[in-house]
Amino acid sequence: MKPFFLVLAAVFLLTPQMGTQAQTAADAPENYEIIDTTMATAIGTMGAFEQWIEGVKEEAREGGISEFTLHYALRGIHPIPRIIELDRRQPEFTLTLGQYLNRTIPASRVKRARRKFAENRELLKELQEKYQVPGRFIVALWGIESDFGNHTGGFSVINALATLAHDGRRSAYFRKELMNALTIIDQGHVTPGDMVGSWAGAMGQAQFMPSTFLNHATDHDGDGRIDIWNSSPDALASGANYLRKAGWNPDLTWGREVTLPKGFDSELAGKDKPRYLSAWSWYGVKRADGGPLPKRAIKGAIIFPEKKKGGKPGRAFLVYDNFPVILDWNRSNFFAIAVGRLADQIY
Ligand SMILES: [Ca+2]
Repeated sequence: MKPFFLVLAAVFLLTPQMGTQAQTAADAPENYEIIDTTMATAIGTMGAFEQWIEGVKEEAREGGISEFTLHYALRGIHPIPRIIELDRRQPEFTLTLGQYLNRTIPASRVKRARRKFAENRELLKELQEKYQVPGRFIVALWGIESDFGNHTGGFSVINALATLAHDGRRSAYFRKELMNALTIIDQGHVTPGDMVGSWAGAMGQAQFMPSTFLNHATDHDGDGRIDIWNSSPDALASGANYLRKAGWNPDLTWGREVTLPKGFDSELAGKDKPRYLSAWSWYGVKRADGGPLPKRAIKGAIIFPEKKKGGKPGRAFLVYDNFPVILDWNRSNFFAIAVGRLADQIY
């Protein structure tokens, strides 16, 4: 699970052409803190940085990280003002779901997703057998997280995590992730130079945080290293392993957009209020194209991912048990819908 602030980071990663932070009403963390700390203050703490690094080294040594790894991984690192700036940036506008989907899964990405699906057919078949997760969902996540491995972020993960751990805003979280990143290097999976990721430390083609890497990443190509940066088999298998462990149900898809009858009682909606599809049909819920819901004896919940002005519910989705599995990956309804919508178009 990525914390909220990394959800925002992921949205930014998707849309590198945007000058400002993409953000949605549904994604907005409540109580988003406004930190009034100037860059001068951030840079002013640089003097203490080297001393702080010594403390990190001490803790890492106690955790069993080798002197060799500490020397090469922490050599020459320094606070990166750009990362502090990105971390403190305030969301400037709100996207509707439609705008978010247009940015996240434009036609060009759908086309590439289909091509990637075809190119990796054998691998995806293997992963489906091993992890019971359909390839189209793995490819959808791959496309949305890193544009199929093309945008993995340009920051040194060690340096980014050290900057954020030292910064003081969420030190405990990032210090732990820094230790995890050092462990990954110490285990020999990747060199410090190759360990690149987003400004917030999400790594490689799957955009895993170091803790997620240690818990879920896997060596699928069998070379003895888990390389989610350069090995697509490793990255895709790691994603599949994550979804399986998070509870993916291979008998279900993610959900679908639906139309509600006039006068639908919005009190019936909510992730925690699943009902059988037959019950929703009885209430007059239909597919987005007006057709009847499937006849299967499964449950789903109605959600309204965007709140419209004036309290109107906006677009409605009927989501199955796999929807919270995608939310486990990234706690944003818009993100999960984008993954589902892209997966629906991959064949
Ligand atoms: Ca490998």
